[in-house]
Amino acid sequence: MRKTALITGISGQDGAYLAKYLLKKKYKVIGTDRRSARNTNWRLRYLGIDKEILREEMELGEINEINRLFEKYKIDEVYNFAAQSFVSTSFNSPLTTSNVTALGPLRILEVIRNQKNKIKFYQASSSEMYGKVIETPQNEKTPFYPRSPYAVSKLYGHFMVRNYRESYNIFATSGILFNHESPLRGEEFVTRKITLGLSKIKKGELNYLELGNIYAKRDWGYAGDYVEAIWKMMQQRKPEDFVISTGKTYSIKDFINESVKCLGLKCKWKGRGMKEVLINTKNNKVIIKINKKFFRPAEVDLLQGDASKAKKMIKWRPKINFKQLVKMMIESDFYRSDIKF
Ligand code: GDR
Repeated sequence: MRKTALITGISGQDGAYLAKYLLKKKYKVIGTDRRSARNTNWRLRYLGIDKEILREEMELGEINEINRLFEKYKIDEVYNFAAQSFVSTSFNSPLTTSNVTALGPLRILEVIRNQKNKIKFYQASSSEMYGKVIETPQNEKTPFYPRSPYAVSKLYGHFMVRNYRESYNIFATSGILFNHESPLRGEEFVTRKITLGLSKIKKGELNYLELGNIYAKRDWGYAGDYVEAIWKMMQQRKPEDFVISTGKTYSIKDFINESVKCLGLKCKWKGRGMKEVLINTKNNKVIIKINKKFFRPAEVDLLQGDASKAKKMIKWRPKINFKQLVKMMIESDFYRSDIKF
């Protein structure tokens, strides 16, 4: 029997990669977006699957809209990627963030609870929930310390999933995914901002790039690898939460240095703090500056995940490492012009 999956946030990076993965497994895929996101079809086009997905509009703020979809289709698995997912934006819009990112999964869970048939639910939890980390590396048992309205909202969703699982016997699972990137990552996130910005600089289309805290460290994996883990989590006999990460951590500065190397630029760092700059030694031009505007009111300094449980229970491990990831993103941004925004 062909399974039907509902992916919320279909036009985002993870929505697109998971849709491709599920289509290969012969799923029928329904993809939803909020109204204002409808024109962002480029990722699905890039993966060549835009015509294979049933597209629907659905606001996570409106339970009636969620209900309507569950009445229209017989859904087997729900993957909830829809969220206000920008950490920095969440400091300016804590209420909107909470309504979508925290209450959104709750609304879907409520609809599922009232359905007669069994529906599995996946929630995109985040390593941001560890925030000001209590221990390193972080695993499923590490206590949380969220540092932004985004992270607090994700934590609400995370515990709500656990409650629905334990109280209503619903197959509900959370993947605590550490940062995962790709050529399809949005330009607002730091990795893509760097690979796109430096590519433009090398082509002479941009003079310099401005960034915030380049000393924060993240555990960066490849989104294409991570959607496989997500699907595997949903095929378990019993629902459980899993950390999905590479186990390695690098600073933003490391990411810049690796990008520069991939582009064949010769550069050197100069100065300290707000005055630190990256100089292209070929022409002595400053190509990276620090701007206060990109600092956050509260920073998450270091994330490093321990995905031993996923390795053991769902036999998952990442295939792409840090260097391969940077190379993939640089090659895409520098050599290809087919990604239109
Ligand atoms: P993050 O990703 O907040 O970890 O959340 P992001 O790429 O935005 O930031 C990573 C780190 O880079 C620092 N930084 C900058 N960040 C941005 N966006 N722009 C800059 O100019 C800049 N300069 C430095 C940040 O301060 C931060 O420390 C991502 C999102 O996808 C979440 O939705 C997801 O839950 C987590 O990853 C896992």
